[in-house]
Amino acid sequence: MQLTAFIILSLMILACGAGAVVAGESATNSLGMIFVPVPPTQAWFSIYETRVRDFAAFAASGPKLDGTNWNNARYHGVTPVSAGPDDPVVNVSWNDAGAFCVWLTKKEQAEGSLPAGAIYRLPTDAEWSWAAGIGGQEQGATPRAKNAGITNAFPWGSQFPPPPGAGNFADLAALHYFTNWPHIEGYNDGFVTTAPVGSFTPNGLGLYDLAGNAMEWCEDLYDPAHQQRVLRGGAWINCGPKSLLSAYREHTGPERFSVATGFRCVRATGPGN
Ligand SMILES: [Ca+2]
Repeated sequence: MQLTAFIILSLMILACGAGAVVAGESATNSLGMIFVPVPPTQAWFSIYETRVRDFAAFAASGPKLDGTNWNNARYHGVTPVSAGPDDPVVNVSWNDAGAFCVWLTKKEQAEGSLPAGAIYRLPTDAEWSWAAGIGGQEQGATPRAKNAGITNAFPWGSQFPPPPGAGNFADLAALHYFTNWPHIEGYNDGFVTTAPVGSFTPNGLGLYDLAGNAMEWCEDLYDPAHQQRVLRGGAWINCGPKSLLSAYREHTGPERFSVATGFRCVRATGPGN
């Protein structure tokens, strides 16, 4: 009986293991960043926001950065933000994020580890919408025109407040630390500022932290009339509901940065659309 039970258990493990392999394609790069496809776009998205450890490898090459204190971020000069290597890097500008992508492309081309024709870059605003589950559903020609146009879709689903484990937002943990902190009533993610990437439930594509943790720079201009770039997904400072909508966009100059601005890379063979 014991042997039979062992064989059945082994078969169950094998079946589960095989299923996990078949469930989705992924690719891991030279920094240990993991990418998955986001159909119908041609871009593969990093499942995580770019980590402090990833950005540190770039910073070691001596780039001139807009962002200061990316490795010693503090809210109002006091409270640590992204203090650990697996937290999302913050205090990075759009320029800095793009420079990281160019550096990583050149690094892996030189090493021969990047598939032919592939580059790293920021996601486009349209690609980010596909990643968040609202691709092709928005009205308007520009990110500005699309901003907050879909009012019942969040990266975790349609309910608000979010279900437990949906992400890292302005929550009860932040309220208890800061006092009088705008927060999501009844929601506790346990993190006052940023959380290590991948701490919460991924979406159906396997992407983590699309909502909350750090805002994510996108490639696009918010509006052709203004030289500002798009940020998506909200951050640890946001309590929604509007600021956490999948369709919500922040926008600011490409040289600006804060303790809430981070980014997510994609790997693709072209500029995107
Ligand atoms: Ca939080």
